[in-house]
Amino acid sequence: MDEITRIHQLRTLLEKYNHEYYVLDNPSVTDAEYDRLINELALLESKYPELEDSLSPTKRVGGRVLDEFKKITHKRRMISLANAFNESDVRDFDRRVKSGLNLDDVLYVAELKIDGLAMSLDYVDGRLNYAATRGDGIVGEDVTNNVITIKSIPTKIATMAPLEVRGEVYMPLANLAQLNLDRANKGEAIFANARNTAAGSIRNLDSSIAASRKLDAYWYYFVNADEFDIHSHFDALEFIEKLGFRTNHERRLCHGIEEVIRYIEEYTQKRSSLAYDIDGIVIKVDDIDTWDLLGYTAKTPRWAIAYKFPPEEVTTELKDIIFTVGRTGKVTPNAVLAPVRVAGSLVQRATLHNDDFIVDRQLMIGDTVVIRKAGDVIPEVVRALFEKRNGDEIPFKMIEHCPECGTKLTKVEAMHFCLNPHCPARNIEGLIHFSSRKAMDIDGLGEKIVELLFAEKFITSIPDIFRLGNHRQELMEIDGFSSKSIDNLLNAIENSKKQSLERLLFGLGVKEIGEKTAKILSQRYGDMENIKNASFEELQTIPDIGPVAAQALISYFSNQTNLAMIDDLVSLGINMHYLGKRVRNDSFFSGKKIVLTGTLTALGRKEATDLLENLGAKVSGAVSKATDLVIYGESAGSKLTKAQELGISTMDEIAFLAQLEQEK
Ligand code: 1X8
Repeated sequence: MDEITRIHQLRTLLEKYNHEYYVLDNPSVTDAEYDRLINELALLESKYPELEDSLSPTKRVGGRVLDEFKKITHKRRMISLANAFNESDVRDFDRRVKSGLNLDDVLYVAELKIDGLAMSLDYVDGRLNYAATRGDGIVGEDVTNNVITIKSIPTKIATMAPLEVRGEVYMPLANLAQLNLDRANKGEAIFANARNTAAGSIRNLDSSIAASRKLDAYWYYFVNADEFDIHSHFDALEFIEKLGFRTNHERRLCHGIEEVIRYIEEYTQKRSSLAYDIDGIVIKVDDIDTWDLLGYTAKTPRWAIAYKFPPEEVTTELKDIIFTVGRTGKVTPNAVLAPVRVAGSLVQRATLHNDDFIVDRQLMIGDTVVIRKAGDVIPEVVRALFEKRNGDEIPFKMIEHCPECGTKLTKVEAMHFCLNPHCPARNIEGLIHFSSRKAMDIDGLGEKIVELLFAEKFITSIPDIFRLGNHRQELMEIDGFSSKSIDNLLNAIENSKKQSLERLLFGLGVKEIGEKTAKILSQRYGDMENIKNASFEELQTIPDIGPVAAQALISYFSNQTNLAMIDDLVSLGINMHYLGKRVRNDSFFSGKKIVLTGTLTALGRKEATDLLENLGAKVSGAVSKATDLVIYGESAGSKLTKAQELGISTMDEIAFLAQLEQEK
């Protein structure tokens, strides 16, 4: 056999061995034999660099370091599931499904909800095209380099048709324990939990990190099963398993909701003996053909739900209650707790929301309290254990004056506000927000530095940030500031002047204007001047902007201090324009929910989607009653038929191209 043929043979053989070892758990060769073959392949590949293959088994050991991850727009949105927190939520889900489908009994698939990092694998011509993180559900990051170090993941599959599967990358608990043992021996910090460790490894630009972390993955969703004439989710899982994907065998086909509830009870017991973390049970309607019929709410599908296990609870001491003042002047009481570990991390603070929250729970300083992490993220105080009281506890009393500036607080519904616009606490929070990652993203201007520069009076307002360069000499005299760190900070500030309008607008901290609304306004109006001049009536007509947000904008832009500040920012050279793609609102397609189906010959699917989105349309994958228009190409199938049945407008590719021409 010639060496070139041998290269191809070895690649195929080694992938087969990977599959046997990592997926089937049934190797047919020894580790020594595997190593011998991989070395033989590596040697041959070095002789034939022209046969380079980024998916070769020799590339699965990591080592490449990237500058950044490429962005990937998901072909179909990566949506999250609605949650069920108890049996009654699960039964409600069943009732909705049954009434939606007009059925007495529904076949469900119950599966474990793996606590890891969601991932999409895309295959083209039988090869892994990319592995992408979920991101915001629309755009994720290309982490292929890291993901191919997980050897149970097939890089090549036995079908040429495009295929996408989704699943969860996770770290087996035994591997986390071993990793932490090794780290402790080296005097390194240990990792709190498997999920964050897995996520950190996959998000590292250096693929040797992921390779060393021994991650694994389960695949639980065949995105384009419809294109393979598969109609049952349970069958879809068996199908992808035959193609080489590792699926979780604890899944069960359940006839009716009673069997689902038994499954939940069973795995609530078994949870602690599994080799990986799970945080719930996923329940899906088995019949894929009914998924579109059931449809979607704004954020989640109606054909699946995630039952979440109740959060872990621990007890600790409530040592004190302190108050913080937010950007809007809202005064929040916070629990100072004796440090305690909950759901994998150390907790020593928890929000108490407002004084009603404390009064309702009759909390006293010195109480033993029950803590849990809501959604396993934000710690909360559940209740006090009154039986543990010894009489030394101190009753709580809400403060009446701002802890920062002494202004008398104003009560609005359940909340207390400091309404002094010059309150230093409010201003500091406003500055921290302005500079934060989702706003102007000024590296090096975090909470601590803002507090320091505020205390030293270098920065007392937003425009001051951009005048910091005038104080270079004085900054040098502050402890802990080196010439290099000042340069870095001033550079970051200078660069932030170019940020797009939506970041500036969000950063200003206008009441009611969150990240999403700021983006919508920026796309629509293009620059600050236009937003400033928009009328209440006009603002209200924008989808997603209600009267409250519209009124907040009008108030903000009629305040002379705010207007003067914006003028100041203009003269300091801050960009006031939206730099992203403008979305039109005046085209034939604007505001329409559109589904593309069949083969579009002139434009690719991706290109057509981009064009439609720029023209203000929402493009989705599934036809439902909410669909406004179906655009079809060659050999369109069930989606077109369904649109016709539902009486939805349709348009062929020729008409579509003609309409696009009109929009120019
Ligand atoms: C998330 C997860 C799903 C499943 C397992 N683990 C998860 N973390 C499953 O379907 N078996 S589905 C899902 C989602 O759709 N957000």
